[in-house]
Amino acid sequence: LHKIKSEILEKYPTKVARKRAKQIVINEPGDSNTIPEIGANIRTVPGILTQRGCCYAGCKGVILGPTRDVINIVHGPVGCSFYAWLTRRNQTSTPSDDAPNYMTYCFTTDMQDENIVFGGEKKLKQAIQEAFDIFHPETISVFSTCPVGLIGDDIHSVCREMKEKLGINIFGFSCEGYKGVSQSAGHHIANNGIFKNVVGLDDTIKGGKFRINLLGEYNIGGDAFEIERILDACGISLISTFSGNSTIEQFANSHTADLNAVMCHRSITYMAEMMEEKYGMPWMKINFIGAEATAKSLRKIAQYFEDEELMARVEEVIATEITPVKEEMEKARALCEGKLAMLFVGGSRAHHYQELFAELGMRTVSAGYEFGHRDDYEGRRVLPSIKVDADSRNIEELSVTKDPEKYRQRKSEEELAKIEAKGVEFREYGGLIQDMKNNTFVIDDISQYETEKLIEALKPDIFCAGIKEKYVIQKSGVPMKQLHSYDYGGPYAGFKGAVNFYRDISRMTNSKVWSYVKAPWEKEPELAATYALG
Ligand code: CFM
Ligand code: HCA
Repeated sequence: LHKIKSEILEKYPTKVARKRAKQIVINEPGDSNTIPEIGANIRTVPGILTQRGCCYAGCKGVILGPTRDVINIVHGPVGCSFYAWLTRRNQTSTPSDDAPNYMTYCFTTDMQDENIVFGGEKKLKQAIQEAFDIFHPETISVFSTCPVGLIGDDIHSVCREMKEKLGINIFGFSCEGYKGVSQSAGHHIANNGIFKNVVGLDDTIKGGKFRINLLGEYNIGGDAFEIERILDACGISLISTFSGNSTIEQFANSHTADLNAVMCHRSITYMAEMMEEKYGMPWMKINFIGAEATAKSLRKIAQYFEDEELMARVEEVIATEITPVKEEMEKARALCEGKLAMLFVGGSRAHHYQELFAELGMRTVSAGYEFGHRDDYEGRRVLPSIKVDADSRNIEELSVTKDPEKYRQRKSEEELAKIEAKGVEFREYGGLIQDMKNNTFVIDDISQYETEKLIEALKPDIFCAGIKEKYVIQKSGVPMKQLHSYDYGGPYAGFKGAVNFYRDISRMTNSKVWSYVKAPWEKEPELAATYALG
């Protein structure tokens, strides 16, 4: 691996090579307590073909995109809005046909040159008015794209003015694409905005005895539907999901739940921490990707509530669900055992999906995030030692205090410690590196060039990444699974999702088609001949 790393770095100018060297880490055999430090959440060198997207994508597309009862108006050129229009495969399901769902529409101010020169605030006001007149929504939100920040339109004062005028909730996000170094900045801005403008508005107590929020689950390919089915079977009430299959109405009520269960640590832990501070709700990391991981997460949630009946019900559900899953797992395992996977995705799935590959007996030889921070790789224990640079300092950090009326300590520190003694951790995430085997690569913000070199050197049986990577990888003769959109597949979460994944991966890694990627005449050129002199 060291040789491969030097060969990759050789091609870069010295300064770039030095920077990339810190972002390409090798897991060495050694003490299991030594987790190597990785360079992460730093700027991509211009000119390098990165997988990353922008701050606006993280705010509008990722966090607010899956919420169906809000009209999300993109203030900017039409392309920004069009790009974020359902490309992420976040699904939704209304409880009735007349319940609002604006996700199928694409709202934008469609800024033109003259708006850039003379300002776009007037056009934004008109757009809000028009959306209100046509749809009569209860909430409208506005997203700034790059040019808005450059020309200085004040979207927040427009939102305040229109909120006053129309009498509905209207708020904006300063999530200009260039902010921060990736989508990650947009997550933080979105968390802050929802927390400030929505959470805590509705105190009605809903649901049964065991009430949780699911944080960082976005219902890609229907994942949330499967998780909802399982939670329901266990008798656990889902008060709000941030933000798969969600509504603003649920966010407003989310502070009344008793536990925040966090799936995607990268995108939503800000919300969990702020809710704990203000409302006294503890949070724990869970993972519904992988059958075993799903069972483990359900048990963790049940242990939090310390209720015998709930624990028994959870065990019953696991027992009924896991048998057919195991059968499918064994079938697929016989076809997949020993094969190699590479996973380069976002800020959490490159970790979570290693569970499913392990269930198939497949080894993850390289993995990495597009925009994870050091804690997503090395675990939250490194948080105090992370240096905050200027790019992160640009993103507002809300100062949150106990709500004088709505704060309700769900469990005292002693009660939490008692549960922790049984192996359930709170406010904890161990990161991707500790779960990977020795002699594997962990690479942050991998480039196109590095992807090609890695495939050449390690010859994986499957490569997981996004749409920009897909066809280059397939052209090299390696099957490729999009772990963002699942291509056209899914769900992959929970028990039924695991079965879908086993079937898709065993089919893909056992197909002969990839051996035909090289045309016959490239392998054995029939026209090749030697010319005899004379
Ligand atoms: Fe979290 Fe996500 Fe991901 Fe993410 Fe994303 Fe996504 Fe992703 Mo694409 S919130 S970090 S910003 S799990 S959109 S649903 S698939 S990169 S690994
Ligand atoms: C985003 C969304 C994305 C892109 C996926 C991809 C998604 O980051 O803007 O590159 O294929 O999951 O849709 O991550």
